[in-house]
This record gives sequence, C-alpha cells and structure tokens, in this order.
Amino acid sequence: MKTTKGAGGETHQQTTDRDRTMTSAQGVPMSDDQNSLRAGARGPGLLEDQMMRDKIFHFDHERIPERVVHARGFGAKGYFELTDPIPDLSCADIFQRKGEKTDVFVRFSTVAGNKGSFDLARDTRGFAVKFYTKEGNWDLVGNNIPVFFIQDAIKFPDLIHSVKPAPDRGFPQAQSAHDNFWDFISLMPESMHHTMWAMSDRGIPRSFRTMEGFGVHTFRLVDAEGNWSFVKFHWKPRQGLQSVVWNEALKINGADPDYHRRDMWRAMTEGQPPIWDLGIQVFDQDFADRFDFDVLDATKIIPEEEVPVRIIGHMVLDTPVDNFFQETEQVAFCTQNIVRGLDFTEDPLLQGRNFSYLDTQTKRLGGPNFTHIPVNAPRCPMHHFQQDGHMAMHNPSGRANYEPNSWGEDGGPRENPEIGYRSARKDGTEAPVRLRAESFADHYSQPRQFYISQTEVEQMHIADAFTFELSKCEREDIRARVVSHLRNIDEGLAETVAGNLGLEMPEAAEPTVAPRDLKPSDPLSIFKNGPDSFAGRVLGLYVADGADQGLVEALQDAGEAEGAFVTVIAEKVGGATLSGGRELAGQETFAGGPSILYDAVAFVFPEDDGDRLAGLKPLADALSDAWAHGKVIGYTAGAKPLFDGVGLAEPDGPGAVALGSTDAQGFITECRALRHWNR
Ligand code: HDE
Repeated sequence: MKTTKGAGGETHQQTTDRDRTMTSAQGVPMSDDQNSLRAGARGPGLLEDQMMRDKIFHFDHERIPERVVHARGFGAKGYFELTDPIPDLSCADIFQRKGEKTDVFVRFSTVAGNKGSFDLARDTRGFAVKFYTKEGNWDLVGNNIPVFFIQDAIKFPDLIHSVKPAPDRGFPQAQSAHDNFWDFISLMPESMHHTMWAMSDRGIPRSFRTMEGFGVHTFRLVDAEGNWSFVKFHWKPRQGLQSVVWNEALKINGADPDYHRRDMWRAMTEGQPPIWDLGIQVFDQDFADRFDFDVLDATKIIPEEEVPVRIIGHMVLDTPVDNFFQETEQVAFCTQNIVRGLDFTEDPLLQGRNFSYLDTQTKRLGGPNFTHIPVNAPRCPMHHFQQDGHMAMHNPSGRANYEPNSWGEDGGPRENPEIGYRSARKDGTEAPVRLRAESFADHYSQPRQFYISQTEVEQMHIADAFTFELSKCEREDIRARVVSHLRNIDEGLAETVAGNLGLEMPEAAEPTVAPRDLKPSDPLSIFKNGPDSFAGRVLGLYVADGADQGLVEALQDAGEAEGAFVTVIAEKVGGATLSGGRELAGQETFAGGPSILYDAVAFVFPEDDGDRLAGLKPLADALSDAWAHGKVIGYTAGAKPLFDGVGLAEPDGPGAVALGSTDAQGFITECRALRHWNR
C-alpha cells in the first residue's frame, strides 16, 4: 500500500492489488475516494459524478425503521446442547439426540427506549432465541419476567403508547416513571403482577448474563402420534441471578450507557461465555383444570413447587456478532416460527403476537424476503415455490413454480406427511365471542405471592421503586389509584409507599375476584438465587504510584484464578509505577472508572500518599458509592484517610476487608457474596 498526499493535503492510501481495490457498489474501481468530481479545482460539483452519487445514495439509506418496541438490543451467537432428550413428549428434531448441538442466535433488549437509549433503564428485558434446527427455525421470543402486563393482544398498542414518550412533548425517554404509564397501569388491574416484577430488582439486572429468561406463554409439546402436553420454557443462568440497585442504575446510565452490551462483549471475548440451562415445566389438561388459575392467562406463573422445572439442556453464548447491523439489527424473530413437535395454545396474547411479528418484520426489513438474510435463513434444506418480491435472492429454479404439477422429478418439492408440520389435535372450536374468560379475573393473588417470596431488602427495593416512579407522576389521583391496588397485594407495602409519597391512604381497589393467600416461592427471589462464585464479575482495582506490587499482583492472580475480570484504575491511563518498580498499565482513570461500574473494589494505595489521594473527589465518590451499594471493599493502610474523608472512620464493617500483602485470596473469597445490605 502507498500513502500519498493530495493537492489539498488530504491522505490517499492507494493499492495496486486488485483484491483490495475499493469499488462502487456496481464493482467499478475507484481512483480517488477523497474528492468529488468538479468543473475545475474550485468549480461547482458535476451531476455526472456517479461514484459520489453511488456512495452518498447508499449512506442516505443506511437506517431502517427501528423496532417499535425492543429497539435497543444486543445480539450474540452460540449453541444449545441437549442433555436430556424428550422423545416421549415431543417429536421436535432438536429434542431427540443427547449431546447434539444446535446453533442459536440470541437478542437481548430493553422494551421502551429507542435504539440510542441507555442500557440500565428500569424495564422488562427481551430474551429472544432463534434455534436453527434441522427441521426449520424455532424462535422462542421471551422476556426476563415470566408474566406479561396484559391478557389480550388488543391492548398492546395502548400499553406501549402509555410507556413511550408522550406524543405532545416527546419525553420521557426509556422510562416508566410518568403519568401516562401509571394512569394506564392503574386502570388495568391485570397488569399488577408484571408491575411488581418490574418494580423489583428484576427491572434493573446487573447483566444480561445474570437474568432468567421465560417463554411466558403456555405452549404445547407434541409427540409423534399427535398427543400433546402443555409446556412452559425457562432459561436459568449458571451465573446466578444478580441485579444492581436503583441509585447505581441512575449513575451507570451516565457513566456507561452501554454497560450491558460492553459486559456481554467482554464476557464472550475474554473467556467467560455465559451459560443458561433450558428448563421445561410440563403438565397435562388435568393439571390445568385443577390449577388455581387459567394456564392460558399470560399474567400468571405456575410456581415451580407445583410443577418442577426439568432441565433438558443448556445454551452457551460464546461468539459476538461479526456485524451489528447485519445480524442484531436485521434479525427477525417471529413467534409463529415453531417446528414439528411444538404447537401454540389458545392464549389470546400469543395468538395476537403471531400476527404482529410477521407484520412488523415485513415493514422493518422492507418486504417478504427477509428469510434470505443469512441471520434469518434456516440452516436446513429449504425448498418451496415462494418467489419474487423486493430483494429476492433464491427464486425457485426450473420450470415448475406451482404444485401439483406433472413434471415428475423435475417438478420441484412436494409435501411430506411423515415429517411435515402438523397442528396438535385440539378440541372443537367454539363460536367466536369478544369475552374475557372469568378464569382470567384474579389479578392480585400472584402479585401477593411474589411480594411475600422476596427477602426484606428486596421488598424495600420494591417499595422504593414504586415511590420513585409515582413521585414522577404529576397527578395525585393516579398515585392514589396505584396505591389502591397495592392494598390488595400487601397492606404494609401500600402503607410504606403512601407514607413515602405523603399520600392519604386510599380505599383498596375493588377486586373482581378476592385475592387468595398463596405459599411463598423461593425461585421468585433474586437474592435467594444468587451466584456462588465471583467468576464473570469485575473487580475494580484502584492503584496509585508506589502501591504494594506483591499485593496488586496477588489480587490480579487470585481474581483471574476465580474467573473474574480485573480492571485496573490508575491516576493516569498510562498506568502506575508499583513499589517494586513495575509499570502497571491502567484501563481507566480515577475520573473515568467510577465504582458503580464494578462488582467489588480494592483501593491499593501507599501509606505515604494516602492524604493526597483522599483529597481526590472521584476516589471519594468511588468509595462512598461502593459503600452505599453494599459492595465488598478491600483497602490498604494508605486508603484509610479516604475512609476518614467520606466519614467512614470504622471501615471494618461487613464486606470491608483490610488488605495486607498476603490477603488477596481471602478478599476474592469474600467477593463471592452478592452485596452487604446490613451495613
Ligand atoms: Fe413482543 N413485539 N409483542 N412481546 N417482543 C416485538 O417485533 C408484540 C410480548 C418480545 O429482539 C415486535 O420484531 C405484541 C410478550 C421480544 O428482535 C412486535 C404483543 C413478550 C421482542 C411485538 C407482544 C414479548 C419483541 C417489535 C402483545 C414476551 C424483541 C419488533 C401480544 C414473551 C425481539 C419486532 C427482538 C418484539 C409485538 C408481547 C417479547 C411489534 C403485539 C408477551 C423479546 O412485533
């Protein structure tokens, strides 16, 4: 390659290699990519300049409509491995052979914000999985919350309009803390169950890697004879459940709006590929008839105590996308994409989704041929007579494009009753009505169960979340209406929230069906299902010049041996000179690496510089945030003045670990705990 300067000082990097030659989209080689064609050096541009037109035209069309919901997403690739085949339950090819791997594409997302919004909004997260099975693509388009806001798809546009920016002012972005949302919610009591989950720490996950995923609806598994059972799908993260606290979320959104994407990228590229177990809850019509709630109602869970989750395989996400737009942006999930051995149920939400997803992809991707884009294309043989339309890449070959035909072997594909998709036997259909079944009417029992299944700290977070959100509502009647629903869930919660808002306790909302007391269920809590190691989490190691080299190296080694990431934060990004003379490179500076970005922190400062370091504001913020957020904090004697400076004269509280030169392993072991809320 040759580099030359043009007449205006611009750089021309030129090649004589045909394979590296830049061309237009038509394949015509470009001689100059710096200057448009002009009538003389200072003359006007020429309309004739086809090379510039080709380039700018394409640029002008780079954007496609963002998803109307779940616009902000992050994709990852990997595989699903079957460990416990279920041929007795389903003839789906993917569920037949132990140890077989199937490629997957996953897209995680937030719901409300636009494509450029921040990762740590309080929101439901999308958890959509495309399985490229040998008998076609199966899309399990789920969320990180096992229930949904509404029972009938016809209410979806209203729900989404209410949470998105108000149409007159165009804000607030990526938030539910406003009148329109709570107005709608408080008029739709069926949404209270989902709302309890969203106001819990599930709404602000630490990472995509530490969230559960749920198929939400009840589906059907179908065996080779056409017999079916009901099924609910669960993804359980091996990383344990983890979330941040609201104060941290607010700060992280400023410090690193890409917090979740960056975390996922790092885990996949630095040897910590996340793993989820796939679990199924299988039950029959008898159970459905006996169960307290309607299994077709997507606002209800089936507690694991009643139908245990059976793990049948796991998914490993080990590969980032090659190109964000090509894969993450263009991936088209459709709930209607199921394979032989699976079937829908009559859940009115699922039925509505089956229309919506196909429709939205046609608009977003510009036509019916989006299955020709590699991320959406099946990886199994595919033959049909569908043809033409925008951007058709694979029209049928040969003379016949219809069926039946008389062209014999040359006549193209034919139906196959043996492996072809068949709907499961369903009972006779009823006459169409616009009616909500009475079995969908209990809106409070499961929210109540969710609440009493939480630890005390989690309950406090729920009360804080309701308080924050409702304090952003300008209309008092809306605040009061939400609290009137909380009274049917838990009187204590309602009182706390009303007290925090300075609100007179409203009458309880009139329930259609009186709520029942269900038993608490441990799987509903995050804290009861946390991680058992520090692997995959991040230690923020704050070091200054002259820091104890032996200790710094021991912390790095112990952290790495645990499978944790260690980020060095130094005064200058060039790094710090340690006590033994080693130059340690920094990844962040004190000002650019606030402690909210790390799961645990250690301050390794030399004693003789402690007073000066204690005067640095970013370090004081790092310590006081880490303390307030319950994180494990390691510190050397040189960091004591920092504690004094923020008013923590007694640093030896729970999770505060004094570090001598030999204490690295003990500190990392301490980091295995989630947070220390009892400070
Ligand atoms: Fe979606 N939803 N949804 N949704 N949804 C979309 O499809 C819709 C619902 C979910 O990463 C859209 O491609 C309706 C439940 C995820 O690409 C759209 C209803 C659950 C994603 C749509 C629901 C979801 C979407 C927008 C009410 C959890 C992101 C862009 C019946 C089980 C997929 C698109 C991705 C995306 C419609 C309710 C999950 C408009 C009508 C319940 C994870 O088709």
